[in-house]
Formats: sequence, C-alpha cells, structure tokens
Amino acid sequence: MTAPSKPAGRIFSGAQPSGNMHLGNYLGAFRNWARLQDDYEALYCVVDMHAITVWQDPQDLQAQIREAAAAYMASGVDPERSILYNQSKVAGHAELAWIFNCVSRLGWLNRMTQFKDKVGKNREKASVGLYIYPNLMAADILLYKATHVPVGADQKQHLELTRDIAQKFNNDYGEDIFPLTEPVIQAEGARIMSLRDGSKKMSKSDPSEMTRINLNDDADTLANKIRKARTDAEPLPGTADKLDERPEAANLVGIYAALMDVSRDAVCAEFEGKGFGDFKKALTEVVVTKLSPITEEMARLQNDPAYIDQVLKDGAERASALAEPVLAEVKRAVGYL
Ligand code: AQP
Repeated sequence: MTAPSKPAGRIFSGAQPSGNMHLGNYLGAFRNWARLQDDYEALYCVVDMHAITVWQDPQDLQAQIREAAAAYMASGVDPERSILYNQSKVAGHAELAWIFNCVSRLGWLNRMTQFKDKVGKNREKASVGLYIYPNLMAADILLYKATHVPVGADQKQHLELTRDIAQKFNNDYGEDIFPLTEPVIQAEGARIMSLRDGSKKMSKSDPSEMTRINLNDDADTLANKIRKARTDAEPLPGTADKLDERPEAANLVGIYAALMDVSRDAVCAEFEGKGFGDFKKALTEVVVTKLSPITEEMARLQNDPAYIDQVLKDGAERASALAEPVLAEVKRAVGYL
C-alpha cells in the first residue's frame, strides 16, 4: 500500500453571500476549488462577514449563505475532503482582522481599486467595513497560514496586500509567522465580464439581472440572457488576438472556451466567419449543458437546509481547530497576556 502523498500546500478561498452566485464565480473560483481539493488541504469559506460590508437583509442573508454553500458543493467541492464553513462561525477571523487593522497602513488601503470602483462618488457614505475589507481578507487567509489562494483576476490586488501585511507583521514582531501566500489564477475564466458591458465584470451586485448568468437560472432564462447579450455586427475572427478591441465578443468567446476547457483561439478557429446569431445558439447549448446539472444539484441541496447547516457547523469546528494554534502564536508575538 502506498502512503497518501503530502498536500502541495494549504488553500483558503471564499465568496460573499451577497446575492445570487453567477457564472463568473463558478468559472473564476468554484470550479477551480473543486479541481484543487485533491492536491491541497483546502478551506472554502462563505464569507458572510464580508457580505455585511454593504447592507444585507437578515432573512435574505441566511438564504444566501445556504445558497453559496450549495453552489460550492454543486460545483464539486466535497465537504469531506475540503473544509466548508461560514466565516462568522470562526471568531478568529474577526480577532486576527483587528490585529491586521493595526498593521495595515491607510496608504495601502487608499490604493485598493475595488473599494474605489464599488463606492464611486459615494465614498463618505460607504461603511468603514467596506474600506477595511482587504484587512479582513488577509486575516481569512493568514488565520490558516494558507500558502495558496485560488481567485479570479479581480482579487489579485487584495492578495498583494495580504502579502504586504504578512511581511510587515513578520518584520514588526521579528518572527517568521506568516507565509507569503501565492495567488492561483486560471487562464480561462479568470475574468468574466457583464453580458451588457464588456468593460465591467459580471457581478452579483449589478442591479440588472440581464448582466449575469446566475447558477440558479433555468434554461429559458439563460437562453434569453445570451440572446440579448451585447455584441457587435462583425463575424468571429480566426484568432483570438483580433478580439482585443471587441470586449463583448471577447467575453462570449471566453465563456465558451472556459466552459469547454479549450483556448479562445480554438473557439475562434471553429467559428471563424460565423455571425453572433449562430455563435450565441452554440453558446446557449454549452451553457445549458454545463450549468443545468449544477442548477439541479443546488436546488436539491437547498431543499434540505438542515443538511447544509450541519455541513457548515462541522466545517467550522474543523476550521477552528486549525485556527486556534495560529491565533495563539500571533497573540503571544503581539504581547497579549
Ligand atoms: N466576473 C468574475 N469573473 C471571474 N471570477 C469572478 N469572481 C467574482 N466575479 C468574477 C470570483 O469569485 C470569487 C468570489 O467572489 P466574491 O463573491 O467574494 O466577490 P466579488 O469578486 O466581489 O464578486 P461579485 O459577484 O462582484 O460580488 P459583489 O457584487 O457582491 O461585489 C472570487 O474568487 C472572485 O475573484
């Protein structure tokens, strides 16, 4: 009998239960989480503390937390092999975040583009939580000394901040406590854009439902959203580099490529010269085929909230057991009695 091989490291990742989970979350995150769980020790968290940085109705939030957990599992995350839990159940996230609030610098947070994008001109009215969100994200990751974080390209800047915080903490306290965590970003699917505007990412919080493909959309809804997706009048080119100035066309080709696990060049070669009428039909078929098993499994799981709650509770106990020694080490280094 061969001994089980050692994991390549420890992964932490999460999504905010701030609305319906969508195709961007699936291709940029969940699908990769499932693929990585055999090679890494993996913690996948429903980051409900992040979600309340913008207003969430308490009743809706409970349903959204369960929906997120169901989406992870339906995408292939196995709660036995991975640790699946919700953030607010492990108090160490908040405790370490406070320490990091005292390590992180205002100048660093002022450079975070996601905060600027989210608040726009309403900076004065944004919650303080939204501003210090990247410090909590650093705490999420470093509470478990995670070595790798699989994320969409939009989170790269936050991960760089996590590394800055780890480095400054280690320097300030003269101990090598935290690792410098590496992002794991996939080539295809790393950045799925809005169906209505190729310059904006597909997002849960976009007010228009037509901008995103939700994992719980039925086949008719999906077909309608793809039919109405913005494109241009040109046919598809033979190679993907010719899509550089055509963001909406590039996005649809990218979605097709990511779902089929092929390159964008391969998709262009297949559809060269075809118009978007034909391409959208083929894309709809692929989206429906790939997403309908996930949609069905999510619905099945959400019909059994007690099961989801038990998974989250078990996961929180396992996560707490990993977090406790790290938090004890940090508190000792900081000089808490
Ligand atoms: N459009 C996207 N393309 C690729 N990956 C994406 N992710 C999110 N949107 C896309 C990845 O999904 C994971 C979970 O993201 P999140 O829910 O924590 O936060 P977010 O990036 O802020 O997602 P949304 O949908 O835009 O939420 P709201 O609107 O609530 O802010 C992350 O790994 C993210 O990269």
